[in-house]
Amino acid sequence: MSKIVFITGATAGFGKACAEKFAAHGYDLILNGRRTERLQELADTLEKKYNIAALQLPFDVQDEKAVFESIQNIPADWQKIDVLINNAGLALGRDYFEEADLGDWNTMIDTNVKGFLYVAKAVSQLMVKNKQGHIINIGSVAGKEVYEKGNVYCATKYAADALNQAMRIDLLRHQIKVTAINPGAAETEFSIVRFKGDEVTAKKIYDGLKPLTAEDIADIIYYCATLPPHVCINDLSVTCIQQANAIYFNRQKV
Ligand code: NDP
Ligand code: 8X3
Repeated sequence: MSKIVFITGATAGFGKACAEKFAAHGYDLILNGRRTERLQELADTLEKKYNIAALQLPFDVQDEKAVFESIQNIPADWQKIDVLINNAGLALGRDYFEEADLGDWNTMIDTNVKGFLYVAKAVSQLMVKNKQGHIINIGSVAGKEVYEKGNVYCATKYAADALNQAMRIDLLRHQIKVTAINPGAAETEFSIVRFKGDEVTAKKIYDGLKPLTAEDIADIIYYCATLPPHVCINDLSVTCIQQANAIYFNRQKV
């Protein structure tokens, strides 16, 4: 029987690259995101390309009721989830603390903390029942150091860091693996979302860098997910070679 990976935020970036990577290795996919037409296209493409099965589970991770109802009602033959990639998330705005938008703060907290928690809790209940599983939480280098104008985005990723540790401790007795992947700058739709569609400002984030790609992160996640049963990478930070941490960059002059 094929293994099952459940990916939140599979319509773009890391999530989409993970869908491709795991499908290429024969995993069946449970795909989440809000943009249903993208989910449909991804599911159709990967099913045909890799001869795997893909279940679409569209919901907004901020919606507590939708998260729990969707996950608790997953068809019986999809409930043995081997890997959860708890990835859906976003930054909104990059502003000084006193100038930042409260709506942006609320959305980041509701998505990156509350949504992150709802999904992990609902899926961990299935994993406990199945007596196996691996939760891979997507944190960030922004959860290791705070940078100027990063305020609430950084706070949500510090929360992800704490919750990643908490899950590993509390799920230890069930032998469920818990891993945090903390990427640095990676060129996905992340900055376009952060700057609300301003592609010029988004592009500047990567000026003078050869940033990570979504595929780099998917390769690392796949590696973590396929280690022997007794081995767990607990916490892994990864940057491109021109980034030392959340703050220090060595940009090439262009
Ligand atoms: P993208 O913007 O490319 O993808 C984000 C994904 O999250 C999309 O599929 C989006 O789907 C989904 N998503 C966002 N909000 C929700 C929601 N409320 N409910 C369900 N799905 C949602 O960004 P990345 O792939 O780069 O980001 C993925 C994760 O990685 C995030 O948690 C981000 O914080 C983190 N990260 C990113 C870094 C980077 O530099 N790119 C570095 C470090 C961490 P849809 O809009 O269809 O719902
Ligand atoms: C995304 C990386 O440096 O833009 O988490 O915060 S950063």
